[in-house]
Amino acid sequence: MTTIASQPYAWPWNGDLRPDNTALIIIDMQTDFCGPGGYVDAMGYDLSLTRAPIEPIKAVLSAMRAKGYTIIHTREGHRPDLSDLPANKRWRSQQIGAGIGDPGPCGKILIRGEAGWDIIPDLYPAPGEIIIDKPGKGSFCATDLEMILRTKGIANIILTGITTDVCVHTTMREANDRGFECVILSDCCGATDKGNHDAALKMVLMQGGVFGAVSDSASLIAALP
Ligand code: C5J
Repeated sequence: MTTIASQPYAWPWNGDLRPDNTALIIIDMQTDFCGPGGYVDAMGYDLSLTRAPIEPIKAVLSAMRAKGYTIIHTREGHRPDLSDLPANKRWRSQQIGAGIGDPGPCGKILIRGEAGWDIIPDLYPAPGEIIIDKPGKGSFCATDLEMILRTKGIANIILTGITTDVCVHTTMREANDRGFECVILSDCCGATDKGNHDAALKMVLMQGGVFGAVSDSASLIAALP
């Protein structure tokens, strides 16, 4: 029986935390979301907020790699021909001056294969680690993530990445509805707005942990079997 210190309950619920039933998911740590010249930068947000989780994720990634846990990375992005980009999503991005598919300093914004779309060098996937390319906010929508998790016998998911209130939260909700036991690490996430980051974490805590639990990198690393 192993649990990590977390709120509102010690995670996971049944104490069954092992390298072969638990996955780390690192969501969208792409230049477009946290690097100079990327999508979030073009929208005018403070990059220090989405870069804050880089070092804590690095520590968790290194501890979990060393112990043989499943590591999964995701990237939000669209096909170069834009055939999987809903017109309303594109239009909304244009309204804030960062049109998805438009050229920018890091190539076409949020387009697969462009420099800005790839994962930042600090957190680049190691050979053999799984990468999920997704066209939406949730990591389960239009991807094979669920198939991979079920095939590997994963029951527990540790969520990290950016942004807390959008892609991380959507993925946590999708996973929770599919019966996965989720924890989100507060210092391993970041949002374009600090209030939204705090609110997204608070939402997890209601109703006895309506989507799972909230912990942090130090608590996880200290207890990781
Ligand atoms: C957003 C994400 N915020 N990765 N994407 O558009 O959270």
